[in-house]
Amino acid sequence: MVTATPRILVTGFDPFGGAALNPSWLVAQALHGRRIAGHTVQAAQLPTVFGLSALRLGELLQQHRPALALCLGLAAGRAALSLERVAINVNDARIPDNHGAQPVDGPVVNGGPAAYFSNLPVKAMLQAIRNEGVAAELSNSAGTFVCNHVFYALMHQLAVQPGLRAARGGFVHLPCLPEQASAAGTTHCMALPDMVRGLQLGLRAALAHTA
Ligand code: PCA
Repeated sequence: MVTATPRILVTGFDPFGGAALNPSWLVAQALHGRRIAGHTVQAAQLPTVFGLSALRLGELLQQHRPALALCLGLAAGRAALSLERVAINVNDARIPDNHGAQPVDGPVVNGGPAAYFSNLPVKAMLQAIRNEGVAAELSNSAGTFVCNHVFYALMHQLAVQPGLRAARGGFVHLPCLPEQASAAGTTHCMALPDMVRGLQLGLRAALAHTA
């Protein structure tokens, strides 16, 4: 009999807003199958679409029952790995999502709490990443587009689904890759191997600490 190791679910998004690629999916793919502190990384892609992304995430949580779920997304203009502290119950899109929807001032979950904090040890993760020379920062806003939507949906599902209460969850925004920065109107970027290394360090720290 094969005994499954506990899993880490790492999600990335498909490209959006006219970009050709999304580093969040490239990082998730690079981490797929890695063993980190006795856990195995399972990568999955989410669509940059309000509603559908949260539904897909819900299916993945039920399917894999991860000990830890970390969702990744691109935030063009940021210069460092941004460990998000809080998700808010707001859908307010500056641009259409990949299905053309552009909700304004709606809730992620009707009647849900105003916000959820990540229950990952973000300060310990920050320190572990910085100690190895990868740029990282703590962020107090994941925005109000699909990334915040997925982050809120993640924390809501971990809070309300009895089978998922032991799981921990969080979100990290990534800078542009060097090759996409100028088209995105920024000079801030990070190379893919540094992103992957930083995330691996962060995940290891998360598994070594309780929040
Ligand atoms: N970034 C967007 C959604 C998908 C992604 O990678 C955001 O920051 O909301």
